[in-house]
Amino acid sequence: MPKEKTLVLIKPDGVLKRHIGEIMNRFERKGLKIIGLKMLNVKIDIAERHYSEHKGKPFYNDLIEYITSGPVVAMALEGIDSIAIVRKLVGSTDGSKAEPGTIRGDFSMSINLNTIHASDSQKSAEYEIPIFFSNGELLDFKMPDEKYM
Ligand code: 3AN
Repeated sequence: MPKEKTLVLIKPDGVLKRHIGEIMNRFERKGLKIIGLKMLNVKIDIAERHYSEHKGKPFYNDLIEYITSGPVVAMALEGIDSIAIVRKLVGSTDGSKAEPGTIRGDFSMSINLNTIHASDSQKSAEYEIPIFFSNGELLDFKMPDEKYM
């Protein structure tokens, strides 16, 4: 299976409740490699690009308002089958229904403030990563333990 890159955003509720470290730790201990990392306030135009597939849906305006309401941590993660693995760690969309042990299951009780975003497919990852990272901001390096992954 090939290595994949995927985008994760720790949303404002995750940052403001001081969960950045624990969330990043879950990805690292699983074996994923952080190849890009930044903290930012998401501007409206970036939010609209990121959520363009949801334009017109009843929750679209709330989504844009929320993701632009406070600081966000963006990270690009790399690993074999990383898109599906990260989605599993993240849990289902609605925090009130997400399984305990998943990030949303442990940190969120809501579908609106659901703590984290993760690309749901190769196509989404290829669309979303360049919204948050330029090519030069993604690092190409080897982890010493890659042979054990
Ligand atoms: P996921 O983030 O699990 O891939 P999507 O892509 O269906 O979920 O939805 C993107 C975001 O839109 C979700 N993270 C959630 O914040 C919000 N959202 C999705 N469905 C609803 C809904 N029915 N009501 C309110 N917000 C929603």
